[in-house]
Amino acid sequence: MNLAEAQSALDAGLLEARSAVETATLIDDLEEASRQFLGKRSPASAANEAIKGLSAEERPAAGQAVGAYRAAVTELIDARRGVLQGVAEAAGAEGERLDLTLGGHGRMRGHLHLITQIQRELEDIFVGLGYRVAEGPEVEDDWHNFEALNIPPAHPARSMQDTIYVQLGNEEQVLLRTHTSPVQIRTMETHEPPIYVVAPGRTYRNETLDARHSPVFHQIECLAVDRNLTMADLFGTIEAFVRQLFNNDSVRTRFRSDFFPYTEPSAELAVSCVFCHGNGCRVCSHTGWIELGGCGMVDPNVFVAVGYDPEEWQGFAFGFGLERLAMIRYGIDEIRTFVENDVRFLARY
Ligand code: 2U9
Repeated sequence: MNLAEAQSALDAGLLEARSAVETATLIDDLEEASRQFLGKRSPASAANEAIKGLSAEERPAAGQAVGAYRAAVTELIDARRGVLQGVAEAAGAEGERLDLTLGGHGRMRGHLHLITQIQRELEDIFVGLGYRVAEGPEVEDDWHNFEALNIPPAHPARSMQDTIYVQLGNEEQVLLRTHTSPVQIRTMETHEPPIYVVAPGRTYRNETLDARHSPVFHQIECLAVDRNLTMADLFGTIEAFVRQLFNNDSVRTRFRSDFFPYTEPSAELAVSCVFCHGNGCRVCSHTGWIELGGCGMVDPNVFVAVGYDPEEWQGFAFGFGLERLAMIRYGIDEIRTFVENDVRFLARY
């Protein structure tokens, strides 16, 4: 091969290389082109072989021609590699693109149980009336749950049928509190009057769960101890309370004589039906009245039990069940629904 032949072989190689590189669609195609046009069996390598047979005068020109060829092919490949890499990156970016206009999956949001909501609402009303919220243990002893509340040893409420007793090793038998009244006993044992507290919370009775009974339920009880308190204070407080509770200033209260060991005198508390205004409906069983709970003046024996002088201090108390209140307010007819944990029920309130 002479100089002219070597030059034309390089020119032909360059043309072929340009067409191969321009039609390449993958980086791998470029690696192949690099081998084909710059590798051991390429026109460049053949020309280098031919240079050995050329005269000393022809060699520099031939060497330059090979160098020019290599530079041109390399530039073609590099340029095309840049294009293909750009395309690949753009495709990757498109795949990762975040479409902010897409709707999200959302997160299921829970909320407080209906009973907790009502408990907090009642606490707010009492705090507004100047009361403090008191809490106490749910596992109680006989003294705080019964004895100090003037409940005699033979009282049916103390029987195993009504109260859930717990035996902890060899220690004194304890029980699950049957009302929140022991919280008020504990408050009086540790504080001097005047006392204005409400005790909301979970209470237990030995009942089998059915539509109207539940072994677990909630109460709120109110206790005021001060000098010169009378039943007028009790009635006035209850009236102020139920007006806020039902957000209705024309709710009337009704008191009928009743008996509780810890209050004397005692009364059952009813409010005029807020749904039918006393005309009679399903909620009030067509009586026009809704029975809410009980109330009374604190029995002097209770004051003696906690070390207060019953001649110096008077008190009133009242209590009612939170489940019952929720059932009245929302027309719920099964007490079971509060503990069944059916989200369809819970989500409704
Ligand atoms: C002390 C002294 C007196 C709280 C009272 C009631 C009447 C009452 C029940 C109604 C239905 C609760 O939900 S229920 O089971 N409560 O009728 N509770 S007087 O009297 C007290 C409390 C504490 C130291």
